[in-house]
Amino acid sequence: MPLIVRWPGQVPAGAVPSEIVSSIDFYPTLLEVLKIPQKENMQFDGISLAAVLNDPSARLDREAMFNFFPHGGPSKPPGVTVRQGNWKLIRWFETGPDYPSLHELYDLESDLGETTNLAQQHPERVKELDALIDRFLKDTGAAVPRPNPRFKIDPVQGWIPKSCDAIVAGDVLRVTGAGRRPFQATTRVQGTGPLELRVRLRSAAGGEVLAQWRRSDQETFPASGQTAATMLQGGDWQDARLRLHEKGELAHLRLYLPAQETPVEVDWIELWRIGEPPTRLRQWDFPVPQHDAELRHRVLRSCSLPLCGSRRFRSTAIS
Ligand SMILES: [Ca+2]
Repeated sequence: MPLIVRWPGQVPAGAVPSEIVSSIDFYPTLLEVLKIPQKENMQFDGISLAAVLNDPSARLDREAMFNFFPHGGPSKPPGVTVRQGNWKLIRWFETGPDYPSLHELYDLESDLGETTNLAQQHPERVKELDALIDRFLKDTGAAVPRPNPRFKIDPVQGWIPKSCDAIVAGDVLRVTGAGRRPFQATTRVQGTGPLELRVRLRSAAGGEVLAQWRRSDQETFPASGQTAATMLQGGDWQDARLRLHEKGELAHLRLYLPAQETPVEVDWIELWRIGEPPTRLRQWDFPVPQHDAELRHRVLRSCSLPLCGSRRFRSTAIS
């Protein structure tokens, strides 16, 4: 995005310098233009823009620009980027369904929207820029995500079996009844209605599939009502759809399966928010998908300040 500077009498009006700048440059810039002396041993992440403010054709002596985002987000893995000239390299700390490669290289001159990953075509460029990232992380003492040796994958992903046994076998969760009315329950659900539960499942005998739920404003499951059911035909795979509540926050979910006579196999369970467009809020695929398992193996050494890769705000590593 553009940075606009207005300083009548000092900065030429209407000029459009082509230098890439960042907010890390403000501090050294302000010190210089306000003629405030630097303190001894002061280090800056950015560089002063004073030269460009005076003369739009001036060039900044910057080797590369870095962006460090070590915590990632719900839909984006943690990563770090470097931009040098027209080239931008992204190094993800882990891959994900939408981010299958650890490296993404873009030529911003011809591909500003970053649509075509050129990492395969330019291995030398990747190596070069990746070395800059290594140096940046080392220079700034950045805390990067690292594997958590104590992490254990929960194969049933938080679904607690009641009156049944549930094991992950092959591509499915196999539920075998051990009492009357077997069900799976979980409180690891979040979502505001209108909600729909979708389940892909199979059983030789078939029977009723029923969901029961509790909203966050309810202390217990209501004695009656608040259920949604559908019939599972015996034999084939079937996608069951169970409409949950229209309003309010989901807090606790039970899924009753017809597992008394024969085991029920569950390929996956999904929670959707019904709207335009519908949004998948959560998927439990059995077994845990590989990328997901790897992702949860990693934990970030926490940093108390957002600028983990900053010289000034060096982060504290907490294991
Ligand atoms: Ca599956």
